Amino acid sequence: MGSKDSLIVTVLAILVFKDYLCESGLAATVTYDHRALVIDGQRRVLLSGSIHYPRSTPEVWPELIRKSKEGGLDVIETYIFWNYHEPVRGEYYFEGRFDLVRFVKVVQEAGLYVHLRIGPYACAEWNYGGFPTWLHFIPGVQFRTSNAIFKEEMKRFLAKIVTIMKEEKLFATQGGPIILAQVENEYGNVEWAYGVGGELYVKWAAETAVSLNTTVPWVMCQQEDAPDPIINTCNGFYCDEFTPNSPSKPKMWTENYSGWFLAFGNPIPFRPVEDLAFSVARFFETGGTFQNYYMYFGGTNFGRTAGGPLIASSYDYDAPIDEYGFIRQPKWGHLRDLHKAIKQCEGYLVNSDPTYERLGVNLEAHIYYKNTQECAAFLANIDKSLDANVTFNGNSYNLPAWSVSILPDCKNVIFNTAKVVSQRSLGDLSYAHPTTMRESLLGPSAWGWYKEKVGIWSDNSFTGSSLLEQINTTKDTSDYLWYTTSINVNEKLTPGQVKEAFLLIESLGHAALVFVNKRPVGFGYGNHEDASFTLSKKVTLNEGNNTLDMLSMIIGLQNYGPWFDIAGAGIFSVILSDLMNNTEDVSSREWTYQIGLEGEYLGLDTISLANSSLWTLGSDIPINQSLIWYKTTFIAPEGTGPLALNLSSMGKGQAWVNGQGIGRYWSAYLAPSAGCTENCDYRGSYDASKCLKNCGQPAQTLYHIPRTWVHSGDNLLVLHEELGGDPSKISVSTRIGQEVCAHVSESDPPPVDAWTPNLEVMSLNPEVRLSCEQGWKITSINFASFGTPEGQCGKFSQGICHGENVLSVVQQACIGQEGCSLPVSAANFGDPCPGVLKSLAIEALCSD
Ligand SMILES: *[C@@H]1O[C@H](CO)[C@@H](O)[C@H](O)[C@H]1NC(C)=O
Ligand SMILES: *[C@@H]1O[C@H](CO)[C@@H](O)[C@H](O)[C@H]1NC(C)=O
Ligand SMILES: *[C@@H]1O[C@H](CO)[C@@H](O)[C@H](O)[C@H]1NC(C)=O
Ligand SMILES: *[C@@H]1O[C@H](CO)[C@@H](O)[C@H](O)[C@H]1NC(C)=O
Ligand SMILES: *[C@@H]1O[C@H](CO)[C@@H](O)[C@H](O)[C@H]1NC(C)=O
Ligand SMILES: *[C@@H]1O[C@H](CO)[C@@H](O)[C@H](O)[C@H]1NC(C)=O
Ligand SMILES: *[C@@H]1O[C@H](CO)[C@@H](O)[C@H](O)[C@H]1NC(C)=O
Ligand SMILES: *[C@@H]1O[C@H](CO)[C@@H](O)[C@H](O)[C@H]1NC(C)=O
Ligand SMILES: CC(=O)N[C@H]1CO[C@H](CO)[C@@H](O)[C@@H]1O
Repeated sequence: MGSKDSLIVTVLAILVFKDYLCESGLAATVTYDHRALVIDGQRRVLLSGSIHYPRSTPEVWPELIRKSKEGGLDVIETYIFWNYHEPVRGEYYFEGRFDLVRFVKVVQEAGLYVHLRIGPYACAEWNYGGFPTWLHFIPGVQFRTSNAIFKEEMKRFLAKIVTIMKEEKLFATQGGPIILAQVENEYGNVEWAYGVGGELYVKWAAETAVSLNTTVPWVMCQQEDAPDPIINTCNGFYCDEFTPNSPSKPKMWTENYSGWFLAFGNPIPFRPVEDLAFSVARFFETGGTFQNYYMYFGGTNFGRTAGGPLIASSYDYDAPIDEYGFIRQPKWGHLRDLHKAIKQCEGYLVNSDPTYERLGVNLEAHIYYKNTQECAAFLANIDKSLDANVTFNGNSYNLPAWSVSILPDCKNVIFNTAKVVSQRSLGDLSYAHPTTMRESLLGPSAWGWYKEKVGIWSDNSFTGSSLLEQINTTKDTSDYLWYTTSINVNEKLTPGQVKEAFLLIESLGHAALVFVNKRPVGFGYGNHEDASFTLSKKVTLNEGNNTLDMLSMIIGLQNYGPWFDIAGAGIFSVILSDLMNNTEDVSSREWTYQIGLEGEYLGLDTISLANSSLWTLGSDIPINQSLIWYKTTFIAPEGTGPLALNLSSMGKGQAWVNGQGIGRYWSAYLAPSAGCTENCDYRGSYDASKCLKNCGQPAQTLYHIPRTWVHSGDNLLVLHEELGGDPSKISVSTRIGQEVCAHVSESDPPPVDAWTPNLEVMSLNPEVRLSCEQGWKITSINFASFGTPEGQCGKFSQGICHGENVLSVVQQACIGQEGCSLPVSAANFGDPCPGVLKSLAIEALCSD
């Protein structure tokens, strides 16, 4: 065994030992001091990532956690979703995707820690922020303030969760993985709106949390007035300027947005990894010791779990692991390198506060000393556009604009946030490339359909003499509420003559379909920022009795803002005017109401009705018609990976596979055509509207079907289409491979983990490292050039200088492997142009 091998063995032994400590259930004490969380007497630098258990299926939890661990995380953070754990007061549910104990144990088995954000307010773009709707209907309740009823219910749920965790021995002091717990959530953002009640509530929440004796520290995020001993933590795109409210508390960052959420009608937000890495490096540079990505894996808002208004079903979040569970590159890889670089400095970071040194305008160094001799340093250029050369410790360093370099020995740069050497993936969400995707079309012959009734469909309707608020009326048992009345035209009209009139409908949101005499006359809708809307339509009325039916729709209950829980929805005003401007307010006449759709009541989405005679069968399926239920069967494309349902030919509605709700869809709502920047400059402050793509397109056309929800043979697909679509064009696909690429220069830093203290970085070669998702292998090399290759990933071309035989060297090293690494060095390929700075560019195909 050579010395290199024995080094690897030592490293492995340490890793195994570390895992063993956590898995074996040895109790650990968790406290904190001014610098850091202290686990078993040791201050720790911790990297954390959010994964919300119900946004994926339990079968894939181990793989998501494995990818998180390989990405350099120590901690998994999750909210808890009260409304699904206690759907009816006193009746609890912890099964399937909501099996919280199983999730925490999966994390534990991987040897990672857990930060449990019990809340119970979650926000999280989750329906009603995680509050059960029944809570809203307890007379006298007021949410998130000093209200006796609310406090009693909140305390009961906090205690319930803590008790379950204790019984399962999941707190660190019991040998479990939970090292932190959170009470409330970003209350500091809204506290002003609750007056004195808010201040009292914060004190009460803190005392209540502490009284539950979890034996691990509690945090309150975005809560400047968090009472001792609760740690107040920072959420945001940057947290380097944050300081906790007491010198005895560590600087912690609980939500660093890896991207942003998606809403129907909006373009897709993304956050360049260079900026995300910059924000993280700046945080550790300026004294932080705990940082969490929100989200590390976002996943999917299945069924009706999405918050609102208008939150999409995809909760991809541009996270390092994409909605389908695939690694997103270069985000995942660049952050993994960053995490390794930060960990190389851990011993210094936990030892002291940083010492600041000004290096120039917008140029600064922060140095952490272990003793007067040994230090680690972060060099930052916070200028938005100017690159710079700086002198630090007698050496000269190049610092690109908006970047941080990490020097674990105050001398060698092992990582710079702006220099991405990680591999990239091409078309990570497209599912569209023939070599990497396998598709099944759903033939038109197998379809069945059911035409939903317009208006009142049963005798369990009821009447009222005004327009009712929708959430109070439906109690969120359905997205839908019918408002029905009749309009009588008294005038004598000649045969064939109609009366023209204007209908002016105002709604608090979120969308509504309007029918006159059972024919569709209009569709109105709001957007995520403002769900309210006005719909003005010219309509024609007949002599005598006319029916007006309005189907009002909710697209996720509000989850954020002061008093968000009492935000209303539904139609609040209907005015009819004739061409002479004689107006009649029909709002306060008698209305008949029907909650939900007939198809929902019948259970058309369930497997048990798959063969029911309710369905009309045949090949002449209705196309482009509103309020149609469709069903068909499909054979899942072969493979083991997740599936994507392409609903780009549909309008708006909901979809189910084998009875499981895969979410709301809305392909007909296009994002504004302007405002996107596909090649967004990462330099300068990021915000949620800075980097957008997909303008003029639907927010989402592909919908995630977990592999465990399908089986061999026929699978049932049911859709409820509200507006009109063409189901014959729907397809189901799965990914069977991926194109990956990398472009690394001789002047780029070597792989972070190749460096060890006392080694000169100069003595190491940078490397192109490629790897495939587990189960896939490199099957072809589409491009390889050493010299001066040009262009970007996916569009490489050879430059003037290029070596011979590079392709065959790369093929030799990579084909048939799950991954390969190639030093960017003339020693490896021969030198095609001495004296010229060279680089290595490779594009490869991974497949199953
Ligand atoms: C808190 O829990 C620990 C461990 O379960 C126990 O030893 C201790 O007595 C408890 N303290 C209180 C105040 O209940
Ligand atoms: C930094 O130094 C290098 C090498 O000396 C030089 O090529 C480059 O132009 C300098 N960059 C800046 C921003 O001054
Ligand atoms: C979805 O299907 C449409 C046809 O209805 C097709 O044009 C489009 O390329 C597909 N999208 C993806 C991402 O596969
Ligand atoms: C109009 O039709 C509705 C439903 O058919 C009925 O209940 C109502 O009495 C009718 N009104 C008039 C004025 O005929
Ligand atoms: C819902 O009903 C409650 C209790 O009747 C009432 O206080 C509240 O204002 C209603 N909410 C809306 C949005 O109308
Ligand atoms: C009705 O009102 C509209 C808008 O106020 C006005 O433009 C129109 O001329 C009016 N029509 C009549 C017949 O008065
Ligand atoms: C519906 O019919 C198909 C084909 O006959 C059968 O395979 C399937 O089990 C039936 N489903 C139900 C729920 O009865
Ligand atoms: C669908 O119907 C609407 C009106 O009902 C019409 O504007 C639209 O062009 C139709 N689309 C297709 C694809 O037929
Ligand atoms: C409490 C709260 O609002 N947290 C939110 C912060 O903003 C992100 C935006 O995506 C939400 O996901 C968090 O839930």
